[in-house]
Amino acid sequence: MAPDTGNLSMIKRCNFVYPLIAVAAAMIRLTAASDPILAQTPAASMPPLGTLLQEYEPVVMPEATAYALFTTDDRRPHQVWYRVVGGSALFQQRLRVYLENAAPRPPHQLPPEVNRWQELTPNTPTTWLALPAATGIFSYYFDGDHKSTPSASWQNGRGIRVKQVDFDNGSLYELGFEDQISLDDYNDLVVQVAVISQ
Ligand SMILES: [Ca+2]
Ligand SMILES: [Ca+2]
Repeated sequence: MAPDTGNLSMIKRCNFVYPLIAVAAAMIRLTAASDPILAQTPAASMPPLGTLLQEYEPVVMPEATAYALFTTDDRRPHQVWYRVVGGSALFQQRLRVYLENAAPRPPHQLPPEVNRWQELTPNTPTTWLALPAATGIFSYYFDGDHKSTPSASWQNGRGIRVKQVDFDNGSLYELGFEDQISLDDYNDLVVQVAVISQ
């Protein structure tokens, strides 16, 4: 069930066409602006999430290969943070992060490589990384891939499990990418994404 807590809501879309890329989209509906505290990157090493409001049951999307967040309010500042938490995988893992000053693309489509912000390999845990604070309509894409041998080509993930926790100033998402067709555990590449909206 898609959670909806008033100032934040999420929709999920899961399509796949050739080539097989599915994008699940979370819609961030940002409330009236009052304090542009995110005009600069905070010095702290963690996203400044506020008071926990609600946790949701994980949502499993067997065909999704990337996860996208996008703003729908062009006036309120926001900032997206992310980190690789780890993962238990036999295959090599890769996370690609894209951002675009635009509304989300169709569910099957990622932005071009010129819009790629970062590529992280393998699934070694990282510190929190902050994308630039921004105001406007932005879309952020988190794309998980894997390959079975060093010489193999990268393959799209088989699915994503998403856990969402809402806070009074944003949301935290844990994305678990699956690299097995059997969809055994959704923990081959685990990424956390935080969205701060006030
Ligand atoms: Ca991919
Ligand atoms: Ca797995």
